[in-house]
Amino acid sequence: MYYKTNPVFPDNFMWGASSAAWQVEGAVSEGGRTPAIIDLNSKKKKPFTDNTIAADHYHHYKEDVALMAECGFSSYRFSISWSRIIPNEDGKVNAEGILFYNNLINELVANNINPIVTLYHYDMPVWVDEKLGGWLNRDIIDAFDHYTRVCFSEFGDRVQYWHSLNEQNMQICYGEWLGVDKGCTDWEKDKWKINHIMNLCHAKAVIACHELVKGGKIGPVPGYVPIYPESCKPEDQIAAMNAEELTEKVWNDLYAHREYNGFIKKFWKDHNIDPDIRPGDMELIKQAKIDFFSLNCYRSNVAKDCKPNENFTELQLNKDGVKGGFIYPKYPGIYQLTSNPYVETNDWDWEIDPIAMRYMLRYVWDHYQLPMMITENGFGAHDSVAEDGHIHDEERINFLRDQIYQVGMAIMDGCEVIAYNPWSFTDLLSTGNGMAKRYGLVYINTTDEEVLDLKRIKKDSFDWYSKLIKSNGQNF
Ligand code: BGP
Repeated sequence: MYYKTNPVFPDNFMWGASSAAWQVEGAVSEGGRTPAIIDLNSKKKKPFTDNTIAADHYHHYKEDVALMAECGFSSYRFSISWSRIIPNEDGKVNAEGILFYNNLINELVANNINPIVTLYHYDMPVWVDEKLGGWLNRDIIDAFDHYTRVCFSEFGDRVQYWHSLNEQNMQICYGEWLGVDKGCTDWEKDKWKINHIMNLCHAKAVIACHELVKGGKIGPVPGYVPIYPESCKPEDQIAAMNAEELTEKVWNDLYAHREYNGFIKKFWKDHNIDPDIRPGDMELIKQAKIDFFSLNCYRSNVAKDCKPNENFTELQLNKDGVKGGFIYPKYPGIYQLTSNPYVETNDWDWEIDPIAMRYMLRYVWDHYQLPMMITENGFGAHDSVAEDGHIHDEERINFLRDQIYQVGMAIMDGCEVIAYNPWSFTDLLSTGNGMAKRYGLVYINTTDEEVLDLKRIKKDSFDWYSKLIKSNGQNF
């Protein structure tokens, strides 16, 4: 559909940005926080980089919130570090952890910025892994329930919007990369057990939020990579549907319909997989009615037919930011992914595809009819400070302009979208590439090799975004 005007955003639309505790906070051994599994990964697993200091938001939160207010934010999506709140197996609440998030939330509220809180963003406490057995053991369900209830009780008077787990689908699809496969002997089978345990954690969080937070709303945060068939060859369309099911739809159907869909039940049967669903589990999941979908979307994918006699090829992310390093996977008899000749890519071979944003919003709205917010979307780049002392991130401005325009087009198409929170406000650690891959509207003066003065410098994109959001999405 073409329209005669530029898109119009609703009056109460929330504009902000996004972050995650382990990627932005630093201060990993301060304020009573105990280590998280991701801290260990970040030290050992290249190209993950050390998160001991990151953007040092823990010590700069006031300055960071002041910059958000200057930019004109009405929302900020961040995550809480589980091991800051519950540092040990005894379940005792860490007052210093509560204080830090209270301070941050109060600062946001004082500046009319809605806090949007994610309860779990990849940072499982080491004690959960060592004492309880991590994601493989159902003991995590009660431990997570205890932690989320503490968060709802402590912060629910000021936080209306909550998220359960960040990118559960990506954690299962790329378990080895994110360390979720720890302790597994047969990942292809075990991952569905872990996924079921994650679903129970999600369900309990949804139920507890509605019980403890007056007017509280909660949703999941799938990582979304819209998938196009490579051609109109019917086999390619089926391959695209397979890819959609096995990377996104299985999860989204569960969240929205609160039962496993027919596709995955048949898949488990055919592959002799037992996800260990116990009596009472599905009744619990059935009670967990989500209020909205949050969506992380950076790029798109293309799928094509993959004959059963093809060789299996594992997806390999581009880990050094030199174009051409990304390896598309092949799943014989199911689907394979391939490049898209119609779109540009960034230095990490991620497709730059604004229309995928509109496509995703239309797709999710058509399937689930729930309000949606964008919780991640952004342009990772090798930014640097120019001789004039500024950061001229023209490519990021172009990326954000085109993406936001398409969010607007989806709204024009009739989708209910309530917020746009791109990744990220300040530079922070990329999951795979540390500070070498920067996303922020605000530059942080530090590198992976050497900790510098951590000065905050507004990039050109900060000024552009500020003008756009102060005009409620009119001043492109
Ligand atoms: C999402 C994660 C974020 C963030 C982002 C960008 O999947 O939720 O934590 O890291 O991806 O990815 P990367 O940092 O690898 O470029």
